[in-house]
Amino acid sequence: MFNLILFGPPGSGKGTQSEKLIAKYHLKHLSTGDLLRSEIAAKTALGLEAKQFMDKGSLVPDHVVIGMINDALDKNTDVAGFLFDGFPRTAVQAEELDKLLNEKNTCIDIMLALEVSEDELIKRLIKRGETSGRSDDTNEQIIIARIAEYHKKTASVADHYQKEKKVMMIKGEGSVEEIFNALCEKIDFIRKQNNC
Ligand code: B4P
Repeated sequence: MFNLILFGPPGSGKGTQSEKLIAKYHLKHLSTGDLLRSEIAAKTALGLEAKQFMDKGSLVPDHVVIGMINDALDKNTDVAGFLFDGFPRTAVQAEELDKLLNEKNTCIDIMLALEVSEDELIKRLIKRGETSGRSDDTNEQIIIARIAEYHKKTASVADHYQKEKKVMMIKGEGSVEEIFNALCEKIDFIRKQNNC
């Protein structure tokens, strides 16, 4: 199995690059943002709870997202590996993910962290808000709150994986293709090294 975390602030291109990476490496894509948005669209109790947090630019409580990831791991036993997109976003989520993968005799191989300046993040999310219909992209104050939440609770998640020397930084500005090629180069290197 090969398990990868695509990491970075809101709007850094995690969703964009994930689509291309899963096509190339045949990994199962687990995006907590997408899972939460499907729950909201289906008007489930979980979705209604999550919406209140997402609309403010806050993170959804840990137990909600960890439960979703646990279900998704149990449902996908026969896969080449997982691409985690937007998860883990807190230290608690990172610890729980390690435990869940450990129970399945696997672990995270690499965290690839996209680096993008704050001005560029805000520009991208405002632009996406013009067409995405996502309520968390349409208001600049909410976008700024999401970036602040990232610095407060999420950025330090990289330290958790850095202790095991599993973090590689990638410049997240440039064309989608340039960034994709840089990500593939790192993935190919690690897969060769880890023999997977
Ligand atoms: P997510 O759905 O994870 O989304 P995101 O952080 O907004 O964006 P991403 O980085 O995927 O950006 P994208 O590629 O689309 O989170 C949404 C919310 O869900 C969170 O705020 C939180 O409330 C909740 N949530 C999710 N996971 C959670 C968790 N684990 N715990 C708690 N809460 C959680 O790119 C953005 C835009 O940039 C796109 O329009 C794209 O076209 C553009 N773009 C991409 N690459 C570009 C490039 N190279 N150049 C120019 N533009 C580019």
